[in-house]
Amino acid sequence: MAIELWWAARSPYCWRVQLALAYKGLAHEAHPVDIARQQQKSPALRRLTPRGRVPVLRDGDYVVFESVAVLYYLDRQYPQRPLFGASPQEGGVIVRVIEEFQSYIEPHLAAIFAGISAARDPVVHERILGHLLAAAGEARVIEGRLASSEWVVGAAPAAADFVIYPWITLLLDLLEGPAGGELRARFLPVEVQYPALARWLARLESLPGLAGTRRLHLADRES
Ligand SMILES: N[C@@H](CCC(=O)N[C@@H](CS)C(=O)NCC(=O)O)C(=O)O
Repeated sequence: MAIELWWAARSPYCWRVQLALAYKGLAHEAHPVDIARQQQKSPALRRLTPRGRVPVLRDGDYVVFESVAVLYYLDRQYPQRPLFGASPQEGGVIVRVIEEFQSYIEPHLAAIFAGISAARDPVVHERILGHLLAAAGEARVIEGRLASSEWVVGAAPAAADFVIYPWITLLLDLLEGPAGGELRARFLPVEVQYPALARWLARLESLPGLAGTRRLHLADRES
């Protein structure tokens, strides 16, 4: 039975799973979910995941949700092109970097996305700027890793790359768009401010199948 994935456009959580599927060369049946229409709360999806969030992956009789759990499952079930490193030690670093990203950067990025539409309000603007500066500081740590390594951890693409890439790409897209305003200059141009990060983005996009996932999430910008 085919792997099935319920996913939503512009969801960094769904995108990381699609990157992993593409990287491992795993075909799947995609079920797009429209969050604006609350399709993730439909009874059919709630039967798969009580939280009513995406991504959700079904493989035969097995259902898994929470994106990092999905990555872990895919890696154990389909070990070709590993996502969690070539050794237990490398796996430990990959999971640590994911945890650090989710704990210390993701909340800032989520706050930027949630608030940006009201960024003309000076109070909101200050708050968003604070989140952007915090995220930019953490991005320096990733820039440092990528200055001495092609991938975030180890000698091959791995789960840490796939967790971080969608958020960075969606942030760049947001800042480049009309909502970016004067916040743009704090992060862009990425090639100048974060050159190793920019090279890594291009490197990931040149992997077979990965650019296709970009079109799924940024279709409105790239059509
Ligand atoms: N921790 C979850 C987060 C999943 C998540 O928040 N998904 C969002 C899409 S980006 C969602 O389904 N939101 C709809 C809702 O909360 O109703 C994961 O890693 O999968």
